Amino acid sequence: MAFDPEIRDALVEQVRRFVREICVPAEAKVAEDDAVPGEIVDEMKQLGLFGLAVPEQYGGLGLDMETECLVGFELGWTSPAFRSAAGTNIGIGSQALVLFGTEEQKNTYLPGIASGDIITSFALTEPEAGSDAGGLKTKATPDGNGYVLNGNKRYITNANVADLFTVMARTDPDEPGAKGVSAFIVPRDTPGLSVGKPEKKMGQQGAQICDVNFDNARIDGDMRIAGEGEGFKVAMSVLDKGRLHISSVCTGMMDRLISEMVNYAMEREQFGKPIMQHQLIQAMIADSQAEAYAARCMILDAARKRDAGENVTMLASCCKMFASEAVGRVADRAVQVFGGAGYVADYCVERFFRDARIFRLYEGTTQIQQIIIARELSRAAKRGEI
Ligand code: COS
Repeated sequence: MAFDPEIRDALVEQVRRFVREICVPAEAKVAEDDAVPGEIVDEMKQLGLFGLAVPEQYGGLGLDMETECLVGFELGWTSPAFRSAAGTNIGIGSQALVLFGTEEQKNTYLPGIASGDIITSFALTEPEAGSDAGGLKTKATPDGNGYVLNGNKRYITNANVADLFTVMARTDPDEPGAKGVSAFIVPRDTPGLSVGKPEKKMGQQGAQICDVNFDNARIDGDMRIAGEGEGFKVAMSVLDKGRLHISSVCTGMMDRLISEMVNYAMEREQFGKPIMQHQLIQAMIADSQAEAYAARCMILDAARKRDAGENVTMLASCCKMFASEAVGRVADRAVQVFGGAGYVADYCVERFFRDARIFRLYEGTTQIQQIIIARELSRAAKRGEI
């Protein structure tokens, strides 16, 4: 469903004001405290940010992908920790339920996810299964009318605050690959589930990642999402959407870094004139702007195609690869334009440089996106489409 343009514009404008007036001034404090203040999280809930991608009938805003990306561009303007507070509810934490949940599962959990009363988390990665997600080892052993979970998940975003986990686990021990995996929703208070301490990270302070451990954690059979053996497809479909969302956040960060670069370069003088008038500085800024514009165009194109019901697996990987690599280059140039000041923590470009690094890693590394793109092209060729 295409979103009413007036409602869309009003929402984007509201998020823009919230980001620039509330989040930006709080960035340094969030980085220092390694936490987003509770009152800002409450404001995000009131704005409906936790329920952006939950259908209206379950209490969310039910945005189409295009509008979600427009909101993502705005959220990307500030520290990613703010986006991350609601990010798992918008994306990978809720979408298995939205896309594949039963009516009962949706009615039980989605209203709380949309309001932000239930924080969700997506538990796919394991110590031995990162890029090779299909090789995961966490077991879900059938037991009566339910399953018993055993295993460890690693670097799980928002695990420390999550109330509900989407967990991918192996139900078929004889099938070592993707086909043996099923998806489950697992409440935080399930006996046998424990969460490790937050990791110390390079960047994105204010957003936490932790291990999640299952030690004979028993869940009922009705907590499985989709059929046995369909969990890997559930996870991959969720990631198709998540990768577009992350791409939009990368693009918002590029816009912010360009604004920081231009404003600094207009003020800072060297060799008797503002450095903005030096052509080598102009080149770095111009390259950054062209990349941000290219990312914006490709993301909106892919989002519209997803909204029209097309398979966007390859396009989502193109967007994720391009936007996450581009924001790395833009952040590097921003440090360069700031010179020595760019290496000093007083200026936000130092922090954004560190924050940007994870975008090339999570929700699939650049190398995984390349594999997906090449694979999809080979398949299209086999079908005679290219
Ligand atoms: N949507 C729906 N189904 C999908 C899919 C998608 N985007 N991608 C794959 N599948 C299906 C395939 O169609 C296949 O099913 P069939 O055998 O019935 O055709 C099944 O899932 C297995 O797919 P595939 O053979 O491609 O699996 P691989 O083990 O080769 O792995 C990659 C594929 C590498 C692409 C996958 O493991 C991956 O994305 N890894 C990165 C994981 C990741 O992003 N981790 C970040 C954690 S979240 S922060």
